[in-house]
Amino acid sequence: GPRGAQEHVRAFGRSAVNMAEEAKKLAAVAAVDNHVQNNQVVGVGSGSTIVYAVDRLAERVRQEKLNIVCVPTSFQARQLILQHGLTLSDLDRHPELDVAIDGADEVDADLTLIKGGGGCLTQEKIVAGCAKRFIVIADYRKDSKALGQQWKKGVPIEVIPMAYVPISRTIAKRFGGEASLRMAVSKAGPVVTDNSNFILDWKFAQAQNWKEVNTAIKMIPGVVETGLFVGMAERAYFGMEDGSVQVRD
Ligand code: ABF
Repeated sequence: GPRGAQEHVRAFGRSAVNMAEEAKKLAAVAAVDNHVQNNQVVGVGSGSTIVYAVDRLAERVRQEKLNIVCVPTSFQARQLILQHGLTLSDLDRHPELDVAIDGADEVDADLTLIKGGGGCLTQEKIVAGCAKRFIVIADYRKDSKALGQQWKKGVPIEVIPMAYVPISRTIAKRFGGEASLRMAVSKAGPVVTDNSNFILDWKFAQAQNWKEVNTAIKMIPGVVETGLFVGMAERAYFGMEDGSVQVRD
């Protein structure tokens, strides 16, 4: 809680930002050390937490001379893999992964996730779906009893550009809340995904049956993918404020 955080800052002279970065690293290192072994195909997620996982992966590959192949979930992940001198592959050559490791925007008590704050939800879901094990890494701020308590920006939904208005209206009408087009930081135009699509951020009004709602939204013509990951994650590692790592299965 905030009290623990303040004490931590006092004791170690760290800012809240540094503490969160430290927590991301703890989770990332634990996941890589517990789930990556020699001769594996590894899915590499996107975001800021995964950077620590790739650092650790590269370190282990060097030290232990591991033979590892990496499949990226985004342009960012691809760049990370290349910059670290890791072996880059794809789903054509490696359609089955041993493990995929990725961050999340929010993780609830059942390991249902909101992902896609970074806009890479579709490739992330594809890669996670191809992996025997999907492992989530996050700091304590992502941990939530119920979706929507921590992540306030809504559920990202990737859509075909020409359909964004009707999809947005259908979602609001059928499931409540509001689904708005994600704009670029410059506000000059919409965010365009790696797949040349748009993103709607659906701010839901109340708790939902996430499995049903995910299926129903996917059935709307023009929806490419949703940022709801239901029944996919096998385990989540949370880096905590006190320097420990919490595991959720
Ligand atoms: C990706 O990066 C996304 O699905 C999620 O939106 C985000 C998490 O980023 P970070 O680790 O920076 O919080 O995994």
